[in-house]
Amino acid sequence: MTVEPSSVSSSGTAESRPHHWWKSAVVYQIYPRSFADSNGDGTGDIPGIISKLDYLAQLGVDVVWLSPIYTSPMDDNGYDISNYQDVDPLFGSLDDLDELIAGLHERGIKLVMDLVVNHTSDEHPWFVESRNPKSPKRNWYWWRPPRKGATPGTPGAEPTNMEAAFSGPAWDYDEQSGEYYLHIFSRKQPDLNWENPKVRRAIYDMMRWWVDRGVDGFRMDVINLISKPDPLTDGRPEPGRQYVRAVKFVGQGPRLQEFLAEMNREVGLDAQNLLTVGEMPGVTIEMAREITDPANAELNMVFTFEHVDLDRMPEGSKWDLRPIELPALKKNLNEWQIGLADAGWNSLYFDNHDQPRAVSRFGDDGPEHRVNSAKTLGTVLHMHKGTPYIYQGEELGMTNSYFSNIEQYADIESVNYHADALSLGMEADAVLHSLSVKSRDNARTPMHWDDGSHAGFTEGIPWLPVNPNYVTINARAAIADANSVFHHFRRLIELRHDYRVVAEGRFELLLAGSEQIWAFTRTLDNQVLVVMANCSSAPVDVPADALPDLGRAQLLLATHRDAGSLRLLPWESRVYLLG
Ligand code: TEU
Repeated sequence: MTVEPSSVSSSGTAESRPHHWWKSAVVYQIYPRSFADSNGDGTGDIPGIISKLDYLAQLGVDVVWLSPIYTSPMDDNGYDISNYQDVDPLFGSLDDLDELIAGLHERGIKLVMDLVVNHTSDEHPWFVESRNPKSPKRNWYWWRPPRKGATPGTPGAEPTNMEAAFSGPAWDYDEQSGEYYLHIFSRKQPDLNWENPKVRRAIYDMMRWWVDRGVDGFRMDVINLISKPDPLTDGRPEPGRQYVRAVKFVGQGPRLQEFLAEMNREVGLDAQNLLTVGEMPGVTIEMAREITDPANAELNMVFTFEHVDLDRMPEGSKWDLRPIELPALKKNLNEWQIGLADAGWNSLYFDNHDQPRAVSRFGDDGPEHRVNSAKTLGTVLHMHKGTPYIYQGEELGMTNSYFSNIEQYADIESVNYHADALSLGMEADAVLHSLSVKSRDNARTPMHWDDGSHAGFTEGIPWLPVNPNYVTINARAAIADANSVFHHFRRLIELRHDYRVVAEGRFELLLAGSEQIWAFTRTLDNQVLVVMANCSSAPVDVPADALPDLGRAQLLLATHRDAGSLRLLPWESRVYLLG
Protein backbone atom coordinates (compact mmCIF):
# COMPACT_ATOMS: atom_id res chain seq x y z
CA MET A 1 0.00 0.00 0.00
CA THR A 2 1.54 3.41 -0.91
CA VAL A 3 0.56 6.50 1.10
CA GLU A 4 0.40 9.87 -0.80
CA PRO A 5 2.38 12.51 1.16
CA SER A 6 0.16 15.14 2.87
CA SER A 7 2.43 18.06 2.06
CA VAL A 8 5.88 18.38 0.59
CA SER A 9 7.75 21.50 1.75
CA SER A 10 8.93 23.94 -0.90
CA SER A 11 12.46 22.52 -0.86
CA GLY A 12 12.69 18.99 -2.13
CA THR A 13 11.63 20.48 -5.45
CA ALA A 14 13.75 21.09 -8.56
CA GLU A 15 13.58 24.84 -7.86
CA SER A 16 15.29 24.29 -4.53
CA ARG A 17 18.19 22.55 -6.27
CA PRO A 18 20.24 24.95 -8.47
CA HIS A 19 22.37 23.53 -11.26
CA HIS A 20 25.27 21.41 -9.89
CA TRP A 21 24.52 22.53 -6.32
CA TRP A 22 26.31 19.43 -5.07
CA LYS A 23 29.71 20.78 -6.24
CA SER A 24 29.93 23.00 -3.15
CA ALA A 25 28.03 20.70 -0.82
CA VAL A 26 29.20 18.43 2.02
CA VAL A 27 27.32 15.17 2.62
CA TYR A 28 26.81 13.50 6.01
CA GLN A 29 26.13 9.75 5.97
CA ILE A 30 23.78 8.30 8.60
CA TYR A 31 23.70 4.56 9.33
CA PRO A 32 20.26 4.43 10.94
CA ARG A 33 20.84 1.34 13.10
CA SER A 34 23.67 3.09 14.94
CA PHE A 35 22.81 6.82 14.98
CA ALA A 36 20.21 7.46 17.71
CA ASP A 37 17.57 5.24 19.32
CA SER A 38 14.32 6.97 20.37
CA ASN A 39 12.32 4.02 21.76
CA GLY A 40 14.85 2.10 23.85
CA ASP A 41 14.91 -1.05 21.70
CA GLY A 42 18.66 -0.72 21.31
CA THR A 43 18.52 0.04 17.58
CA GLY A 44 18.64 3.51 16.05
CA ASP A 45 15.57 4.85 14.26
CA ILE A 46 14.13 7.79 12.33
CA PRO A 47 12.65 9.65 15.34
CA GLY A 48 16.15 9.34 16.82
CA ILE A 49 17.59 11.06 13.74
CA ILE A 50 14.91 13.76 13.94
CA SER A 51 15.98 14.47 17.53
CA LYS A 52 19.51 15.25 16.25
CA LEU A 53 18.69 17.58 13.35
CA ASP A 54 19.97 20.66 15.17
CA TYR A 55 23.28 18.84 15.71
CA LEU A 56 23.57 18.35 11.93
CA ALA A 57 22.61 21.97 11.29
CA GLN A 58 25.28 23.12 13.79
CA LEU A 59 27.89 21.01 12.00
CA GLY A 60 26.80 22.78 8.80
CA VAL A 61 26.34 19.87 6.41
CA ASP A 62 24.27 20.37 3.25
CA VAL A 63 23.01 16.85 2.61
CA VAL A 64 22.19 13.73 4.60
CA TRP A 65 22.75 10.38 2.89
CA LEU A 66 20.49 7.93 4.70
CA SER A 67 21.52 4.28 4.51
CA PRO A 68 18.54 1.96 3.95
CA ILE A 69 15.44 2.31 6.18
CA TYR A 70 13.12 0.27 3.94
CA THR A 71 11.20 -2.87 4.93
CA SER A 72 13.82 -5.63 5.22
CA PRO A 73 14.47 -8.98 6.95
CA MET A 74 17.83 -7.31 7.85
CA ASP A 75 20.05 -10.12 6.63
CA ASP A 76 22.51 -7.39 5.57
CA ASN A 77 21.21 -4.61 7.83
CA GLY A 78 18.72 -3.26 5.31
CA TYR A 79 20.70 -3.70 2.10
CA ASP A 80 18.25 -6.54 1.47
CA ILE A 81 14.94 -4.83 0.72
CA SER A 82 11.51 -6.54 0.68
CA ASN A 83 9.47 -3.35 0.10
CA TYR A 84 11.03 -0.28 -1.53
CA GLN A 85 8.10 2.00 -0.75
CA ASP A 86 7.74 1.53 2.98
CA VAL A 87 9.81 1.99 6.15
CA ASP A 88 10.76 -0.99 8.32
CA PRO A 89 8.96 -0.74 11.71
CA LEU A 90 12.38 -1.13 13.35
CA PHE A 91 13.18 2.35 12.02
CA GLY A 92 9.69 3.91 12.19
CA SER A 93 7.05 4.75 9.60
CA LEU A 94 6.52 6.68 6.34
CA ASP A 95 5.07 9.50 8.43
CA ASP A 96 8.30 9.60 10.44
CA LEU A 97 10.24 9.77 7.20
CA ASP A 98 8.06 12.65 5.92
CA GLU A 99 8.74 14.44 9.19
CA LEU A 100 12.46 13.84 8.72
CA ILE A 101 12.37 15.19 5.15
CA ALA A 102 10.47 18.28 6.33
CA GLY A 103 12.82 18.79 9.29
CA LEU A 104 15.88 18.56 7.09
CA HIS A 105 14.47 20.89 4.44
CA GLU A 106 13.47 23.45 7.08
CA ARG A 107 17.14 23.57 8.05
CA GLY A 108 18.28 23.83 4.42
CA ILE A 109 19.61 20.26 4.42
CA LYS A 110 18.78 17.92 1.54
CA LEU A 111 18.11 14.17 1.74
CA VAL A 112 19.73 11.49 -0.43
CA MET A 113 18.22 8.00 -0.19
CA ASP A 114 20.11 4.73 -0.59
CA LEU A 115 18.98 2.97 -3.79
CA VAL A 116 19.64 -0.78 -3.60
CA VAL A 117 18.53 -2.16 -6.95
CA ASN A 118 21.26 -4.57 -8.00
CA HIS A 119 19.44 -7.05 -5.80
CA THR A 120 16.36 -7.33 -3.61
CA SER A 121 15.63 -9.41 -0.54
CA ASP A 122 14.58 -13.00 -1.24
CA GLU A 123 11.44 -12.02 0.73
CA HIS A 124 10.52 -9.32 -1.78
CA PRO A 125 7.21 -10.30 -3.53
CA TRP A 126 9.01 -10.06 -6.89
CA PHE A 127 11.42 -12.85 -5.88
CA VAL A 128 8.80 -14.91 -4.08
CA GLU A 129 6.79 -14.97 -7.31
CA SER A 130 9.91 -15.55 -9.38
CA ARG A 131 10.55 -18.87 -7.62
CA ASN A 132 7.66 -20.28 -9.70
CA PRO A 133 9.21 -21.22 -13.11
CA LYS A 134 5.87 -20.37 -14.83
CA SER A 135 5.64 -16.94 -13.23
CA PRO A 136 6.00 -13.85 -15.49
CA LYS A 137 8.44 -12.73 -12.76
CA ARG A 138 10.82 -15.65 -13.39
CA ASN A 139 12.92 -13.53 -15.73
CA TRP A 140 13.17 -10.73 -13.17
CA TYR A 141 16.11 -12.58 -11.62
CA TRP A 142 19.00 -14.75 -12.85
CA TRP A 143 17.85 -18.38 -12.85
CA ARG A 144 20.04 -21.03 -14.46
CA PRO A 145 20.03 -24.88 -14.61
CA PRO A 146 22.67 -26.85 -12.67
CA ARG A 147 26.02 -27.53 -14.35
CA LYS A 148 25.66 -30.43 -16.86
CA GLY A 149 26.56 -33.79 -15.39
CA ALA A 150 26.71 -32.48 -11.79
CA THR A 151 24.39 -33.48 -8.94
CA PRO A 152 22.19 -30.43 -8.24
CA GLY A 153 22.77 -28.86 -4.83
CA THR A 154 26.28 -30.28 -4.45
CA PRO A 155 29.49 -28.16 -4.50
CA GLY A 156 30.57 -27.66 -8.12
CA ALA A 157 27.09 -28.09 -9.55
CA GLU A 158 26.57 -24.33 -9.61
CA PRO A 159 26.03 -22.90 -13.13
CA THR A 160 29.37 -21.00 -12.86
CA ASN A 161 32.20 -20.96 -10.30
CA MET A 162 31.44 -17.49 -8.98
CA GLU A 163 32.01 -16.72 -5.29
CA ALA A 164 29.72 -14.36 -3.36
CA ALA A 165 31.13 -11.25 -1.64
CA PHE A 166 30.10 -12.67 1.73
CA SER A 167 31.82 -16.06 1.15
CA GLY A 168 30.47 -19.21 -0.44
CA PRO A 169 29.14 -19.79 -3.96
CA ALA A 170 27.22 -16.95 -5.65
CA TRP A 171 24.50 -19.39 -6.79
CA ASP A 172 21.88 -21.03 -4.57
CA TYR A 173 19.90 -24.13 -5.57
CA ASP A 174 16.13 -23.86 -5.36
CA GLU A 175 14.94 -27.44 -4.86
CA GLN A 176 11.32 -26.61 -5.78
CA SER A 177 12.11 -25.21 -9.24
CA GLY A 178 15.23 -27.33 -9.84
CA GLU A 179 17.35 -24.33 -10.78
CA TYR A 180 19.93 -21.99 -9.21
CA TYR A 181 19.53 -18.25 -8.67
CA LEU A 182 22.42 -15.74 -8.66
CA HIS A 183 23.30 -13.67 -5.57
CA ILE A 184 26.56 -11.70 -5.60
CA PHE A 185 26.02 -10.86 -1.94
CA SER A 186 24.16 -13.03 0.57
CA ARG A 187 21.81 -15.83 -0.49
CA LYS A 188 19.01 -13.60 0.80
CA GLN A 189 20.03 -10.90 -1.75
CA PRO A 190 19.14 -12.34 -5.21
CA ASP A 191 20.34 -10.22 -8.14
CA LEU A 192 17.76 -8.50 -10.32
CA ASN A 193 17.89 -9.05 -14.07
CA TRP A 194 18.27 -5.56 -15.53
CA GLU A 195 18.19 -7.00 -19.05
CA ASN A 196 14.42 -7.21 -18.48
CA PRO A 197 12.81 -3.81 -19.32
CA LYS A 198 9.94 -4.55 -16.93
CA VAL A 199 12.43 -4.68 -14.06
CA ARG A 200 13.90 -1.33 -15.07
CA ARG A 201 10.47 0.27 -15.46
CA ALA A 202 9.43 -0.89 -11.98
CA ILE A 203 12.59 0.59 -10.48
CA TYR A 204 12.16 3.94 -12.27
CA ASP A 205 8.53 4.12 -11.04
CA MET A 206 9.75 3.54 -7.48
CA MET A 207 12.44 6.22 -7.82
CA ARG A 208 9.92 8.78 -9.15
CA TRP A 209 7.68 7.96 -6.18
CA TRP A 210 10.48 8.93 -3.79
CA VAL A 211 11.31 12.09 -5.78
CA ASP A 212 7.67 13.12 -5.57
CA ARG A 213 7.96 12.60 -1.81
CA GLY A 214 10.68 15.29 -1.63
CA VAL A 215 14.00 13.41 -1.68
CA ASP A 216 16.90 15.23 -3.33
CA GLY A 217 18.93 12.37 -4.77
CA PHE A 218 20.18 8.80 -4.62
CA ARG A 219 23.30 6.97 -3.48
CA MET A 220 23.24 3.89 -5.70
CA ASP A 221 24.43 0.63 -4.16
CA VAL A 222 26.90 -1.44 -6.26
CA ILE A 223 25.29 0.10 -9.33
CA ASN A 224 28.11 -1.02 -11.63
CA LEU A 225 27.02 -4.64 -11.15
CA ILE A 226 23.57 -4.19 -12.78
CA SER A 227 24.77 -5.01 -16.30
CA LYS A 228 26.23 -8.48 -16.29
CA PRO A 229 28.14 -10.22 -19.05
CA ASP A 230 25.76 -12.64 -20.76
CA PRO A 231 26.29 -15.56 -20.89
CA LEU A 232 27.70 -15.78 -17.38
CA THR A 233 30.76 -18.02 -17.62
CA ASP A 234 33.36 -19.57 -15.31
CA GLY A 235 36.37 -17.58 -14.15
CA ARG A 236 39.90 -18.90 -13.44
CA PRO A 237 40.16 -19.56 -9.69
CA GLU A 238 43.39 -18.89 -7.77
CA PRO A 239 45.43 -22.03 -7.08
CA GLY A 240 43.76 -24.14 -4.38
CA ARG A 241 40.48 -22.25 -4.65
CA GLN A 242 37.29 -23.62 -6.29
CA TYR A 243 35.50 -20.30 -6.78
CA VAL A 244 36.26 -16.81 -8.19
CA ARG A 245 35.11 -13.57 -6.49
CA ALA A 246 32.04 -12.51 -8.54
CA VAL A 247 32.51 -8.75 -7.94
CA LYS A 248 35.74 -9.14 -9.91
CA PHE A 249 34.20 -10.10 -13.19
CA VAL A 250 30.62 -8.95 -13.25
CA GLY A 251 31.33 -5.24 -12.84
CA GLN A 252 31.23 -2.71 -15.66
CA GLY A 253 28.97 -4.88 -17.90
CA PRO A 254 28.31 -4.04 -21.60
CA ARG A 255 25.03 -2.14 -21.01
CA LEU A 256 25.95 -0.27 -17.80
CA GLN A 257 26.09 3.22 -19.32
CA GLU A 258 22.98 2.56 -21.41
CA PHE A 259 21.05 1.67 -18.24
CA LEU A 260 22.43 4.67 -16.31
CA ALA A 261 21.50 7.07 -19.11
CA GLU A 262 18.03 5.52 -19.39
CA MET A 263 17.51 5.81 -15.62
CA ASN A 264 18.64 9.46 -15.70
CA ARG A 265 16.22 10.20 -18.54
CA GLU A 266 13.23 8.22 -17.23
CA VAL A 267 13.48 9.51 -13.65
CA GLY A 268 14.59 13.03 -14.63
CA LEU A 269 17.69 12.90 -12.44
CA ASP A 270 19.56 15.75 -14.18
CA ALA A 271 16.35 17.47 -15.23
CA GLN A 272 15.52 17.93 -11.53
CA ASN A 273 19.11 18.51 -10.36
CA LEU A 274 19.00 15.48 -8.11
CA LEU A 275 22.29 14.38 -6.56
CA THR A 276 23.41 10.96 -7.87
CA VAL A 277 26.43 8.99 -6.68
CA GLY A 278 27.14 5.43 -7.76
CA GLU A 279 29.03 2.98 -5.52
CA MET A 280 31.30 1.13 -7.96
CA PRO A 281 33.77 -1.45 -6.66
CA GLY A 282 36.39 -1.94 -9.37
CA VAL A 283 35.54 1.19 -11.39
CA THR A 284 38.48 2.78 -13.23
CA ILE A 285 39.29 6.48 -13.72
CA GLU A 286 38.50 6.14 -17.43
CA MET A 287 35.06 4.66 -16.67
CA ALA A 288 34.38 7.29 -13.99
CA ARG A 289 35.33 10.09 -16.41
CA GLU A 290 32.71 8.89 -18.90
CA ILE A 291 30.00 8.10 -16.34
CA THR A 292 30.34 11.44 -14.51
CA ASP A 293 30.79 13.57 -17.63
CA PRO A 294 27.63 15.78 -17.58
CA ALA A 295 27.51 15.49 -21.38
CA ASN A 296 26.65 11.79 -20.95
CA ALA A 297 23.80 12.45 -18.46
CA GLU A 298 24.48 9.33 -16.39
CA LEU A 299 25.67 10.05 -12.81
CA ASN A 300 27.14 13.07 -11.00
CA MET A 301 29.87 11.10 -9.24
CA VAL A 302 30.98 7.60 -8.23
CA PHE A 303 32.55 5.98 -5.17
CA THR A 304 35.85 4.37 -6.12
CA PHE A 305 37.42 1.69 -3.85
CA GLU A 306 41.02 2.09 -5.04
CA HIS A 307 42.22 4.15 -2.05
CA VAL A 308 40.41 2.00 0.51
CA ASP A 309 41.91 -1.16 -1.00
CA LEU A 310 45.52 0.04 -0.58
CA ASP A 311 45.88 -1.93 2.67
CA ARG A 312 45.04 -5.24 1.03
CA MET A 313 47.65 -7.46 -0.59
CA PRO A 314 47.59 -7.29 -4.40
CA GLU A 315 45.24 -10.03 -5.70
CA GLY A 316 44.47 -10.76 -2.03
CA SER A 317 41.17 -10.43 -0.19
CA LYS A 318 40.36 -7.45 2.01
CA TRP A 319 41.54 -9.57 4.95
CA ASP A 320 45.06 -10.07 3.55
CA LEU A 321 46.54 -6.99 5.17
CA ARG A 322 49.49 -4.78 4.20
CA PRO A 323 50.56 -1.42 5.64
CA ILE A 324 49.43 1.77 3.87
CA GLU A 325 52.27 3.91 2.52
CA LEU A 326 51.50 7.65 2.38
CA PRO A 327 53.04 8.14 -1.11
CA ALA A 328 50.70 5.42 -2.46
CA LEU A 329 47.64 7.04 -0.91
CA LYS A 330 48.64 10.49 -2.20
CA LYS A 331 49.40 9.07 -5.64
CA ASN A 332 45.98 7.43 -5.91
CA LEU A 333 43.98 10.49 -4.93
CA ASN A 334 46.18 12.60 -7.21
CA GLU A 335 45.46 10.31 -10.18
CA TRP A 336 41.70 10.73 -9.61
CA GLN A 337 42.10 14.50 -9.23
CA ILE A 338 43.96 14.73 -12.55
CA GLY A 339 41.79 12.10 -14.25
CA LEU A 340 38.55 13.97 -13.54
CA ALA A 341 39.99 17.49 -13.63
CA ASP A 342 38.34 18.59 -16.87
CA ALA A 343 35.48 16.12 -17.22
CA GLY A 344 33.42 14.50 -14.53
CA TRP A 345 33.53 15.04 -10.79
CA ASN A 346 35.03 13.26 -7.78
CA SER A 347 33.46 12.08 -4.55
CA LEU A 348 35.80 12.32 -1.52
CA TYR A 349 35.62 9.84 1.38
CA PHE A 350 37.76 7.92 3.84
CA ASP A 351 34.92 6.57 6.00
CA ASN A 352 31.59 4.84 5.47
CA HIS A 353 29.53 1.94 6.92
CA ASP A 354 31.66 -0.65 5.05
CA GLN A 355 35.10 0.68 5.98
CA PRO A 356 37.06 0.70 9.26
CA ARG A 357 37.37 4.09 10.94
CA ALA A 358 39.74 6.44 9.03
CA VAL A 359 41.59 7.75 12.11
CA SER A 360 42.46 4.14 13.04
CA ARG A 361 43.34 3.16 9.47
CA PHE A 362 45.05 6.21 7.96
CA GLY A 363 45.75 8.21 11.15
CA ASP A 364 46.98 7.52 14.68
CA ASP A 365 44.14 6.65 17.08
CA GLY A 366 46.35 6.62 20.16
CA PRO A 367 45.53 9.18 22.94
CA GLU A 368 48.44 11.47 21.97
CA HIS A 369 47.64 11.98 18.29
CA ARG A 370 43.99 10.90 17.77
CA VAL A 371 42.51 14.43 17.74
CA ASN A 372 45.11 15.99 15.45
CA SER A 373 45.22 13.05 13.06
CA ALA A 374 41.41 13.08 12.78
CA LYS A 375 41.52 16.82 12.06
CA THR A 376 44.39 16.55 9.59
CA LEU A 377 42.80 13.67 7.67
CA GLY A 378 39.69 15.86 7.44
CA THR A 379 41.73 18.83 6.19
CA VAL A 380 43.51 16.83 3.52
CA LEU A 381 40.33 15.14 2.26
CA HIS A 382 38.04 18.21 2.32
CA MET A 383 40.57 20.43 0.55
CA HIS A 384 40.72 18.09 -2.45
CA LYS A 385 38.47 18.86 -5.43
CA GLY A 386 35.17 16.98 -5.25
CA THR A 387 32.19 16.44 -2.96
CA PRO A 388 33.25 15.36 0.56
CA TYR A 389 31.34 12.70 2.53
CA ILE A 390 31.47 12.62 6.33
CA TYR A 391 30.44 9.34 7.98
CA GLN A 392 28.67 9.64 11.34
CA GLY A 393 31.26 9.89 14.11
CA GLU A 394 34.11 10.88 11.77
CA GLU A 395 33.49 14.49 12.92
CA LEU A 396 34.22 13.30 16.48
CA GLY A 397 37.32 11.26 15.57
CA MET A 398 35.60 7.98 16.54
CA THR A 399 37.94 4.99 16.35
CA ASN A 400 37.79 1.29 15.52
CA SER A 401 36.43 -0.91 18.32
CA TYR A 402 38.93 -3.75 17.90
CA PHE A 403 36.56 -6.48 19.06
CA SER A 404 38.44 -9.44 20.58
CA ASN A 405 36.05 -12.32 19.99
CA ILE A 406 33.75 -13.42 17.22
CA GLU A 407 30.64 -13.26 19.40
CA GLN A 408 30.89 -9.46 19.39
CA TYR A 409 30.51 -9.27 15.58
CA ALA A 410 27.14 -8.91 13.83
CA ASP A 411 28.17 -8.09 10.24
CA ILE A 412 27.30 -10.94 7.84
CA GLU A 413 30.51 -10.37 5.82
CA SER A 414 32.68 -10.65 8.95
CA VAL A 415 30.87 -13.62 10.51
CA ASN A 416 30.91 -15.55 7.21
CA TYR A 417 34.58 -14.79 6.62
CA HIS A 418 35.45 -16.06 10.11
CA ALA A 419 33.62 -19.36 9.53
CA ASP A 420 35.03 -19.75 6.02
CA ALA A 421 38.62 -19.00 7.06
CA LEU A 422 38.54 -21.42 9.99
CA SER A 423 37.04 -24.11 7.72
CA LEU A 424 40.06 -23.60 5.45
CA GLY A 425 42.35 -24.19 8.43
CA MET A 426 43.43 -20.58 9.01
CA GLU A 427 44.69 -19.67 12.47
CA ALA A 428 41.89 -18.22 14.67
CA ASP A 429 44.08 -15.39 16.08
CA ALA A 430 45.14 -14.30 12.60
CA VAL A 431 41.51 -14.27 11.46
CA LEU A 432 40.40 -12.28 14.52
CA HIS A 433 43.24 -9.83 13.95
CA SER A 434 42.14 -9.16 10.35
CA LEU A 435 38.58 -8.68 11.59
CA SER A 436 39.61 -6.26 14.32
CA VAL A 437 41.38 -4.10 11.70
CA LYS A 438 39.05 -4.36 8.70
CA SER A 439 35.60 -5.49 9.81
CA ARG A 440 32.66 -3.28 8.80
CA ASP A 441 31.43 -3.48 12.41
CA ASN A 442 34.22 -1.05 13.34
CA ALA A 443 32.15 1.63 11.60
CA ARG A 444 28.81 0.42 12.95
CA THR A 445 29.21 0.71 16.72
CA PRO A 446 26.67 3.17 18.16
CA MET A 447 27.22 6.93 17.82
CA HIS A 448 28.66 8.69 20.89
CA TRP A 449 26.31 11.49 22.00
CA ASP A 450 27.55 11.96 25.59
CA ASP A 451 29.39 10.20 28.43
CA GLY A 452 26.17 8.86 29.94
CA SER A 453 24.99 5.25 29.77
CA HIS A 454 25.48 3.64 26.37
CA ALA A 455 26.98 6.97 25.18
CA GLY A 456 23.45 8.48 25.14
CA PHE A 457 22.63 6.30 22.11
CA THR A 458 19.87 4.24 23.76
CA GLU A 459 18.08 3.63 27.02
CA GLY A 460 17.96 -0.05 26.06
CA ILE A 461 20.69 -2.57 25.24
CA PRO A 462 22.63 -1.48 22.13
CA TRP A 463 22.44 -3.94 19.21
CA LEU A 464 26.24 -3.70 18.90
CA PRO A 465 28.65 -2.96 21.78
CA VAL A 466 29.42 0.73 22.33
CA ASN A 467 33.13 1.56 22.02
CA PRO A 468 34.30 2.05 25.64
CA ASN A 469 36.21 5.20 24.68
CA TYR A 470 32.87 7.07 24.40
CA VAL A 471 33.56 8.52 27.83
CA THR A 472 36.08 10.93 26.27
CA ILE A 473 35.01 10.81 22.62
CA ASN A 474 31.44 12.12 22.35
CA ALA A 475 29.38 14.92 20.76
CA ARG A 476 28.56 16.78 23.98
CA ALA A 477 32.25 17.05 24.97
CA ALA A 478 33.23 17.95 21.40
CA ILE A 479 30.71 20.77 21.08
CA ALA A 480 31.85 22.22 24.39
CA ASP A 481 35.51 22.20 23.27
CA ALA A 482 36.35 24.88 20.67
CA ASN A 483 39.47 22.90 19.67
CA SER A 484 37.62 19.65 19.07
CA VAL A 485 37.51 17.58 15.89
CA PHE A 486 33.82 18.62 15.60
CA HIS A 487 34.59 22.34 15.35
CA HIS A 488 37.47 21.61 12.94
CA PHE A 489 35.06 19.81 10.59
CA ARG A 490 32.56 22.67 11.02
CA ARG A 491 35.26 25.10 9.83
CA LEU A 492 36.22 22.86 6.91
CA ILE A 493 32.59 22.96 5.76
CA GLU A 494 32.52 26.78 6.17
CA LEU A 495 35.67 27.09 4.00
CA ARG A 496 33.94 25.14 1.21
CA HIS A 497 30.92 27.42 1.49
CA ASP A 498 32.92 30.66 1.71
CA TYR A 499 35.75 30.14 -0.80
CA ARG A 500 35.02 29.09 -4.41
CA VAL A 501 38.66 28.00 -4.76
CA VAL A 502 37.89 25.12 -2.34
CA ALA A 503 35.07 23.81 -4.54
CA GLU A 504 36.49 24.64 -7.97
CA GLY A 505 40.25 25.29 -7.74
CA ARG A 506 42.62 23.24 -9.94
CA PHE A 507 44.48 20.63 -7.88
CA GLU A 508 48.26 20.22 -7.88
CA LEU A 509 50.11 17.76 -5.64
CA LEU A 510 53.46 18.80 -4.11
CA LEU A 511 56.22 16.65 -2.57
CA ALA A 512 54.64 13.47 -3.99
CA GLY A 513 57.46 11.26 -2.68
CA SER A 514 57.40 12.45 0.92
CA GLU A 515 56.50 9.69 3.39
CA GLN A 516 55.32 12.23 5.98
CA ILE A 517 54.09 15.37 4.17
CA TRP A 518 50.84 15.67 2.21
CA ALA A 519 50.94 19.05 0.50
CA PHE A 520 49.11 20.46 -2.48
CA THR A 521 47.70 23.67 -3.95
CA ARG A 522 44.29 24.61 -5.34
CA THR A 523 44.21 27.47 -7.84
CA LEU A 524 41.24 29.49 -9.12
CA ASP A 525 41.73 32.78 -10.96
CA ASN A 526 44.21 34.74 -8.79
CA GLN A 527 43.56 32.76 -5.62
CA VAL A 528 45.81 29.92 -4.45
CA LEU A 529 45.05 27.68 -1.53
CA VAL A 530 48.13 26.02 -0.02
CA VAL A 531 47.54 22.92 2.09
CA MET A 532 50.35 21.30 4.05
CA ALA A 533 49.96 18.40 6.44
CA ASN A 534 52.24 16.15 8.46
CA CYS A 535 50.62 12.72 8.25
CA SER A 536 53.02 11.05 10.66
CA SER A 537 53.59 10.86 14.38
CA ALA A 538 57.05 12.50 14.12
CA PRO A 539 57.88 16.17 13.38
CA VAL A 540 58.98 17.11 9.82
CA ASP A 541 60.35 20.18 8.05
CA VAL A 542 58.59 21.29 4.86
CA PRO A 543 61.19 22.44 2.30
CA ALA A 544 60.35 26.12 1.60
CA ASP A 545 61.34 25.82 -2.04
CA ALA A 546 58.60 23.27 -2.57
CA LEU A 547 55.93 25.85 -1.67
CA PRO A 548 54.68 29.15 -3.10
CA ASP A 549 55.96 32.18 -1.14
CA LEU A 550 53.74 32.33 1.97
CA GLY A 551 55.00 35.74 3.02
CA ARG A 552 51.66 37.45 2.34
CA ALA A 553 49.49 34.40 2.87
CA GLN A 554 46.44 34.34 5.15
CA LEU A 555 46.20 31.33 7.47
CA LEU A 556 42.61 30.06 7.12
CA LEU A 557 42.77 26.95 9.29
CA ALA A 558 45.37 25.23 11.46
CA THR A 559 45.47 22.37 13.96
CA HIS A 560 48.26 23.91 16.03
CA ARG A 561 48.59 27.41 17.48
CA ASP A 562 52.16 28.38 16.46
CA ALA A 563 52.48 28.29 12.70
CA GLY A 564 55.60 30.47 12.62
CA SER A 565 58.03 28.02 10.99
CA LEU A 566 57.77 25.32 8.32
CA ARG A 567 58.42 22.64 10.90
CA LEU A 568 55.21 20.64 11.25
CA LEU A 569 54.58 18.80 14.48
CA PRO A 570 53.06 15.29 14.42
CA TRP A 571 49.73 15.36 12.55
CA GLU A 572 49.87 19.15 12.17
CA SER A 573 48.11 20.71 9.16
CA ARG A 574 47.56 24.20 7.82
CA VAL A 575 45.50 25.84 5.09
CA TYR A 576 46.81 29.12 3.67
CA LEU A 577 45.19 31.47 1.14
CA LEU A 578 47.18 33.59 -1.31
CA GLY A 579 45.62 36.37 -3.43
O1 TEU B 1 28.74 -2.56 -0.60
C1 TEU B 1 29.31 -3.16 -1.69
C2 TEU B 1 30.66 -3.59 -1.46
O2 TEU B 1 31.43 -3.63 -2.34
C3 TEU B 1 31.03 -3.90 -0.09
O3 TEU B 1 30.20 -4.83 0.41
C4 TEU B 1 32.38 -4.50 -0.05
O4 TEU B 1 32.37 -5.67 -0.68
C5 TEU B 1 32.80 -4.76 1.28
O5 TEU B 1 32.00 -4.40 2.24
C6 TEU B 1 34.04 -4.02 1.48
O6 TEU B 1 34.57 -4.57 2.51
C7 TEU B 1 27.38 -2.23 -0.74
C8 TEU B 1 26.88 -1.68 0.58
O7 TEU B 1 27.59 -0.51 0.87
C9 TEU B 1 27.11 -2.76 1.62
O8 TEU B 1 26.82 -2.30 2.91
C10 TEU B 1 26.24 -3.94 1.26
O9 TEU B 1 26.53 -4.98 2.14
C11 TEU B 1 26.51 -4.40 -0.16
O10 TEU B 1 26.60 -3.34 -1.10
C12 TEU B 1 25.36 -5.25 -0.65
O11 TEU B 1 24.21 -4.45 -0.76
